Amino acid sequence: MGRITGGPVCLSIAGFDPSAGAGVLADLKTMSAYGIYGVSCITALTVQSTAGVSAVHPVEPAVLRAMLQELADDFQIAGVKIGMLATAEVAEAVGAFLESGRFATIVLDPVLRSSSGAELLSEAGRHLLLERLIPLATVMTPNREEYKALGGEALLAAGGARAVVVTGGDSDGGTAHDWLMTPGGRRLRVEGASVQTTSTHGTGCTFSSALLCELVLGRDLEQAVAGAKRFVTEALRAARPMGRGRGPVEHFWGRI
Ligand code: PXL
Repeated sequence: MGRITGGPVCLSIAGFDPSAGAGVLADLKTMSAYGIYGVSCITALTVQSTAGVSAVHPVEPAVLRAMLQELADDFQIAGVKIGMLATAEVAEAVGAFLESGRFATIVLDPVLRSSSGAELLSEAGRHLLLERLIPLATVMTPNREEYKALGGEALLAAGGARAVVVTGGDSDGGTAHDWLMTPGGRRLRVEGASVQTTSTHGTGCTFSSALLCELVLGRDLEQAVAGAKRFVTEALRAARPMGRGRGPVEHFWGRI
């Protein structure tokens, strides 16, 4: 049977946040808001709410491999977003899948910690991320802390990242400016409005998914970064208070 394509399909490979603010649920809501059909593979279950992450349970790598294969056999995947990976074994399975697939667009969000401080990638996983996954990504989207922790400017050295967007507002509540960097020393400041809100849970996941959607819809990297930033800013502005901690952004800001 041939593949039926009724529009672009994007794949999120990320963790599960039961409070639906971050992880695959944030990714799928973002894709839906863009009119893109989202499918997903969960790398780890987290026990969390708006108040923070209390436990992480990685998925068995064999189960992850089977889920990825099943989806790749069925759908024409236009783009892949990688989020939380949890362990080196999971990162390894994802690396092997990406290497076998020749995906046109891969956005990598190098998730290291939750905003509440829980570790979301092991030390061995971090090495795999740097050596295996980052070179495969079209663009990566660290926040300022992740950028520093992964080596900063060294990320763009030969064989490393193809493009890096350093996002600004993850930990301080609003979004200010981001930086788009490409090899050869090009640095572009992407302006953004600061939004005063405590509903910032999942802004990194939402930004990286929006960036993937923009790229899959044909925008060039500069336009895509600006579009994704606008999407997150509007989602922060439209957020309604939820839960007792840092609530989610409103992905469907365009419809409410
Ligand atoms: O924002 C980082 C992040 C990514 N993915 C999952 C998370 C979190 C933060 O809590 O839970 C699943």
